Amino acid sequence: MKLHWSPRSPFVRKVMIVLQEKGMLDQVACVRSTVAFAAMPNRELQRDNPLGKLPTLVLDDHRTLFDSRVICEYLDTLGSGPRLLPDSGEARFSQLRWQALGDGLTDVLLLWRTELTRPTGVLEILPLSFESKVRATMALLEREAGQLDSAGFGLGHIGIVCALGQLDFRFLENQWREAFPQLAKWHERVSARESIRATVPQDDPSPGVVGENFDPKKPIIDFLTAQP
Ligand SMILES: N[C@@H](CCC(=O)N[C@@H](CS)C(=O)NCC(=O)O)C(=O)O
Repeated sequence: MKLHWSPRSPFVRKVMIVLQEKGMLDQVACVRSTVAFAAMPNRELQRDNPLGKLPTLVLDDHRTLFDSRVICEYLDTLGSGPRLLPDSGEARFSQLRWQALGDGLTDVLLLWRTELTRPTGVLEILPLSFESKVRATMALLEREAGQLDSAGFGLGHIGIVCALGQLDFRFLENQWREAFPQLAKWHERVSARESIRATVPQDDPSPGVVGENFDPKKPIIDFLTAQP
C-alpha cells in the first residue's frame, strides 16, 4: 500500500499511530506529499484523491481510501492487536464521538493558522470564534479525562492525541496543561505508548508547493485568562 504522507500532518499522524498499533508499518510505503489549504492542490495527490488532502491511502489493487477516519477504520479491520473501534454498542459510539471531537479541534487549529496567512489580514470575528471553540472543546475533554483514562485505547483517543499534538506543534506559548490538568495527566500517560512517541509531528525540508512555506503570525491562546 502507498500512503500520501507528511510528518507535519496531524491527520496523517492518526494513520501512522494505527499502523503501529496494528503492527502494519512494514506494509505501507510512505510518500512525502505536500499540501497547503491556501494553495492550488497537489496534482499528483489529486490523481488519488480529488480533494487533494492528506492522508490518502492507495491499496495494492489501486483503489484509494480517504479520509483519515475511513483509512483508520479500514486498517483496524486488518493487522494484529486489539480493535481500536469496537464493533457495536456504547464503546463504539464513545470512540466515534471522541474522534469527531479530536478531528474537529484539529480542523479549527488548521483553519486558524491558515487564516493568519491572509495577506489582507484576518477576518476579525474568526480568531474569537476559533478561540471559543478550542476553549470549549478543551473544557469538555477536561471533564471527560477520567472516562478517557478508563476506556480501552481506541480511535477516539488517537484523534484527541493528534489534536493536542497540533496544539503543541503550532500554537506556541499556550499553557493548556496548567489550565486543563486532568487532560494533561491523561495525555502524559497515553503518550508513553510507542505509537504516540514515535509520531510526534515535525517540520521537515519539503519540495514545497506554492503558498506552502508561509510564515504565519504566531497564534497564541491564553488558556489561563478567565473564559468569556
Ligand atoms: N477530514 C480529513 C481532513 C484532512 C486534512 O485536512 N488534511 C490536511 C493536512 S493535515 C490537508 O490535506 N490540507 C490541504 C487541503 O485541505 O487542501 C481527514 O480526516 O483526513
